[in-house]
Amino acid sequence: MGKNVVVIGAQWGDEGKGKIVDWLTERAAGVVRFNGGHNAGHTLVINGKKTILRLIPSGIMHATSTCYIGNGVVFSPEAFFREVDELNAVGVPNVEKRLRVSGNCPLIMPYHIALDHAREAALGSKKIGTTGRGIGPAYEDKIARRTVRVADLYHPERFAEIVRAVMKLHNFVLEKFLGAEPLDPEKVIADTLAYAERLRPMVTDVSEVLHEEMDAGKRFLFEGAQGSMLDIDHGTYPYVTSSNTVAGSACAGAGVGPEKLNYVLGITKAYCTRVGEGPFPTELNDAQGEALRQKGNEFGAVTGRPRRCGWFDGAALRRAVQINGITGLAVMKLDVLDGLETIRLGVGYRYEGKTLKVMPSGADAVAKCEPIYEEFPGWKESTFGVKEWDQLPESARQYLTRLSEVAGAPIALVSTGPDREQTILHT
Ligand code: 2SA
Ligand code: MG
Repeated sequence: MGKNVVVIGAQWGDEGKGKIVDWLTERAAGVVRFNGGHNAGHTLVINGKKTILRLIPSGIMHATSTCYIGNGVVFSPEAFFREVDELNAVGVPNVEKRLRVSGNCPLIMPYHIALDHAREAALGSKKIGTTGRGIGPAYEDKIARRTVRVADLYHPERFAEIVRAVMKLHNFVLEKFLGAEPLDPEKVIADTLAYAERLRPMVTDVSEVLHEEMDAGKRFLFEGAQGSMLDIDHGTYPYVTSSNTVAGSACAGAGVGPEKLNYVLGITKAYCTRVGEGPFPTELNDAQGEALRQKGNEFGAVTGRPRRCGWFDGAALRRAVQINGITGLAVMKLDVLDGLETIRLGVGYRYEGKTLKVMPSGADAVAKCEPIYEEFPGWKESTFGVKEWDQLPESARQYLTRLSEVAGAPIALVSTGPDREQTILHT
C-alpha cells in the first residue's frame, strides 16, 4: 500500500475505520488523527474484547505504536484524559508515553458544548443531529481567530484573558438568544488550566516530528474521522460536521505535504448508514432497515443513537472516490448481508429528469435524488470470518465486483467480522 496511508470514511462515518487502522498499525510506526474531535466513535474488537475510541488514534491498542493528535483536531482535555484513564484501566501499556498532541489544536471548551446543545434545541425540527460534543462551535472560534489552543495552556494569563473576552460573546448568545444558562468564566478557566501539567509532556510540534520520522524511513497511518458525505465542503451541507473529512485534510490537519501521502484507503460498508439528520437516498424505513440495524449493531458509538440504515449507494461512493482520490476500497461488514433473498445496489440517481452517476453536493439536491437500483441474488452461506476472496460465495463476489465498478475504485480489503483476523486481502 505504499509508505504512508490515509484511511478515510467514504460514506457518512461508522464505516469501520477503527478496525482497519488497528489492522494496519502493525506495519506503521505511528497513527495520526487530523480532523474532528471526540465526536468520532472508533470501535475496535481485539481477541473478542471491545474498545471504543473517540479522540485517541486507533493505533493505541498496539503496544509499540506512537499516536499523534494533529493540529486539525479540536481537543477536549477532559474527554482526552477520560479516555486515557479508561485505556490505563484496561491495561493498555504506556498510553501517556505514546501520545503526542499538537500545541496548535484548538481547545473544546465547556461553552462550546453548551452552545452546541442550546443551538440544537433552538433549531427544533431543523436540528442537525450533532453529537453534542461542541465540535461546530469549537471550529467556529478557530476560524474566527478567537480561540484558545493547547499551547495557550502554558501562558495562563493570556489564556484567561482570551477566555474572558470570548465568553462575553458566548454567554451573551447563550443567555439572550438561546435562553440557556451562561457559564462562569473563572470556573471555566480554572477547570481547564487544571489539565495543563498532566498534558505538558505530550505537547509536541507534531508536523516537525512527523517530518523527522519520515525522513528516517518510518511509515505513518493517517486516521480520518467521520465520513466524506459529512465533509463541511463536499457533504450534504448543512447536515455535515464542521471539519474537512476528506483525505486532503490529512495534509493541513497534520502539517505534511501531499507528496507524503502514498495511498488513500477509502472505507465503506457493504451497505450504508447515517446517524443524525439530513438526506439519505437509499435509506430503508422498513423491516429490512431494522434488520440491518439489529444484525449490524448499528447504534452510535458515542451517543448510542440508532443509526439509519439502507442499501449501498454507488453514486455517493463515486463522489467519495473523486473527492478523496481513493486508491483502494475496504468493504466492511459483508457478513451483515448474509442470508438475504435479494440485495439491492444503488448505481445512480434520477434527479430532475436526468440520470446521475455521482451524488450532487448539498442537502437540497441530494434530497431530490431517487436511487436507481440493480438487484442481486443473496447468498445462504455465512461469510462471517472468511479470510480468502475465493472462499466467498459466488454471488457475494459478483456483488462486490459490481460495487467496485459502480464506485470507480478497486477493492483492496473485505472485512467479514469485527476482529482483526476476519479480513480478506484482495489484490
Ligand atoms: P457534530 O457533532 O457537529 O460532528 O455532528 C454533525 C454531524 O456529523 C455527524 N457525526 C457522525 N456521524 C457518524 N458517526 C459519528 N461518530 C459517532 C459514532 C456518532 C454517535 O461513531 O457512532 O455516536 O452518534 C459522527 N460524529 C459526527 C452527526 O451525526 C451529525 O450528522
Ligand atoms: Mg463511528
